[in-house]
Amino acid sequence: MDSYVFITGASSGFGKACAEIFAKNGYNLVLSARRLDRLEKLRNELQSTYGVHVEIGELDVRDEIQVTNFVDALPIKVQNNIELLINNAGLAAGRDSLENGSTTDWNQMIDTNIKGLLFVSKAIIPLLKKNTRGHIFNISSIAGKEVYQNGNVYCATKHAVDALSKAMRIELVEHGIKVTNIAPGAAETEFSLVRFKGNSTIAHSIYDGFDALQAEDIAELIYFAATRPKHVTLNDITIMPTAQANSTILHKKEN
Ligand code: NDP
Ligand code: 8X3
Repeated sequence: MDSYVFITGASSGFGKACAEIFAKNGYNLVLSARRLDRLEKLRNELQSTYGVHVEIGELDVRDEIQVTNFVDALPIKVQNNIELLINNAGLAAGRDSLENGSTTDWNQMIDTNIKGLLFVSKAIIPLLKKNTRGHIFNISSIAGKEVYQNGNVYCATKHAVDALSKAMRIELVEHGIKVTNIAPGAAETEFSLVRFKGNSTIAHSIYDGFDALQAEDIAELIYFAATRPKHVTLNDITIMPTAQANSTILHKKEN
C-alpha cells in the first residue's frame, strides 16, 4: 500500500494505538510528538513487525514554523501519499475554577488543542487536496459536547475542535475529503497523569471503580471509520465507557 497516515501525538495513548492498528493493516505512517525517543522505539517495532515505512519527527504542534518545516521536509513520495490526518495531539492541564486556574495551563491547552490542530491542518490540507483523496480525524472529547465543573478552558478548547470539524466539512466537501470528529469519554491513557502534573495517585483514582475506555478502543473506531466505502463518512462519533452516561455521571462500583 502507498498510503500514509499522519498522526500527531503518536508517542502515547490514542496516537500510539492508531499507529499500531494502521501499521498492522499495511499503512505507512508519519508519526510526530515531542518525545522523539518514544517515536524511535515505536518506528523500529512497527517497521520490523509489519514491514511498513514509518517517518518520525520531533514536533511541538504549538510552533507554527516547526509544523510547516516538518511537513515541507517530508520526502515528496510521502507528501504525495498522505491520505489520512489524525489530529490527536492534545491535553488537559489542571482542573480548577477560572478564578484559581493557571494562565500558563490555559495557554498550553489553547495553543496545543486549538492552534496546534489548526497549524497542522493548514499544512496538510493542501496535500490531501492535491492527492484528491483524504480523511481528517479531529480528536475532540465529550468535553467538546458538554461542560463540567472546573473543566472550563479544556472544555472550551474541545468545543472549538468540534466547531473546526464542522468548518472543515464545509470547506472540504467539494474535494471529497472526509472529516470525522471523535468525542471520547473517559479513557485510560497518560491523559490524567498529564492533567494532574505527574500525580499518579490522583491520575489513577480517576479510573477507579469502572472500566474506562482503552486507547485501542479509540484506534479501532478510527480504523473502522477510515475504511468505510468512498461514499460513506462518519461525521461525528461519541464513544463512552459503558459506565459513563455523560461528562458528569460516572457509575463507579464501591470497593
Ligand atoms: P496522552 O497523554 O496519552 O497522549 C497525548 C499525546 O499528545 C502524546 O503523544 C503527547 O506527546 C502529545 N502532545 C501533547 N502536547 C503536544 C504538543 N505540544 N505537540 C505535539 N504533541 C503533543 O493522552 P490521550 O491519548 O488520552 O490524548 C489524545 C487526545 O485525546 C488529546 O487531544 C485528548 O485531549 C483527547 N481525549 C482524551 C481523552 C481521555 O480520557 N484520555 C478523552 C477525550 C479526548 P508528547 O508529550 O511526546 O509531545
Ligand atoms: C477527556 C475526557 O471528560 O475528562 O477529554 O474531559 S474528560
